[in-house]
Parts: sequence; structure tokens; C-alpha cells
Amino acid sequence: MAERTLIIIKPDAIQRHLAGRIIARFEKKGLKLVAAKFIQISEDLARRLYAVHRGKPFYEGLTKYLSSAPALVTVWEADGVVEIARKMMGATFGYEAQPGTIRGDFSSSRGYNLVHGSDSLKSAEHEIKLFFGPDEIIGYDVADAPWLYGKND
Ligand code: DAT
Ligand code: MG
Repeated sequence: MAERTLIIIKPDAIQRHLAGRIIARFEKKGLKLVAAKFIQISEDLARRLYAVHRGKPFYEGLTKYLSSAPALVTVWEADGVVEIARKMMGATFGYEAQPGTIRGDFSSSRGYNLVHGSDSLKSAEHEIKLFFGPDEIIGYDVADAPWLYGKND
């Protein structure tokens, strides 16, 4: 099975009406949407998602921000999707991210950086389970798969 990654369109992206544009980028890249839910993430869940950052000076602010307003939580599937999505998101801080990336094009902030994306296959598996049960992730074929994922062999 192809890789999966968790992408969260964070509260600032929703408030700034950027959700559609961000999703469109992943769609156009050929990543397959396999799960989505629009929720206000609880503070407890935000703390669990960002548990690796517990104890860092920005942890409290980060978890409050993520749980402060609704977010769109999504799962995407493709070969190499973790790395592809991280490249498309750009560097962590909007003011450092390259133009052409989501953060580079739409964020100039440090903490309000529009998207979360899993940083490894292992963390993707863990993070997806925090938000979705197995029956909430939908495996299906896209009709243009041969054109999207074609190989010359
Ligand atoms: P990323 O979201 O690129 O995976 P990360 O996992 O290192 O970045 O950090 C999680 C989030 O925490 C990040 O999206 C923004 C915030 N953050 C990270 N480092 C920070 C810092 N030094 N000051 C303020 N916020 C920070
Ligand atoms: Mg991270």
C-alpha cells in the first residue's frame, strides 16, 4: 500500500479562507485524499499531537493555537507522500519558507504557519491514529492513476 500522511489545515488557514487553495495544491500534485474531518481539535488532542515538543517554550502557545478554532484534518496517500507533502509545505517558519511552498507563499509568521504535516512514516502512522479510526479512511482508485503515476518501464 502507498504511504499515508496526516495533513492538518490549521485554524489560521481556515480563518484566512485558504483551505481550498491548500487542498487544491495537494490534489494537483496527484496526492489522493483518503480521509477528512472538520473539527475543533481539543486541547488534549493538540497536546498529544505535539507531545514531542512538550517542555519547549512554545509548547503551550502552540497547543492553544491549534485548539483555538476549527481545523480541517486530512489524510493523503501516495508513494513518498510524507516527503512530498513536507516539501510542498516548506520550512517551519513562514518567513523562512521558500516561495512556491504553502508556507512560503501564504505565511510570514513563526507559529501561525497554516499546515501541519507528519515528518516521517512512523509519526504519520501514529498521528493518523490520533484522529481517525480504520473505517474512516477510504481506500479507492482514482480514474487517472495511470497518467498520474505512470512509469516508463
Ligand atoms: P513543523 O510544523 O515544520 O513540523 P515542528 O514540528 O518543529 O515544525 O514544530 C511544530 C510547530 O511548532 C511548528 O509548526 C511551529 C511551532 N514552532 C516550532 N518551533 C518553534 C519556535 N522556536 N517558536 C515558536 N513556535 C515554534
Ligand atoms: Mg513537526
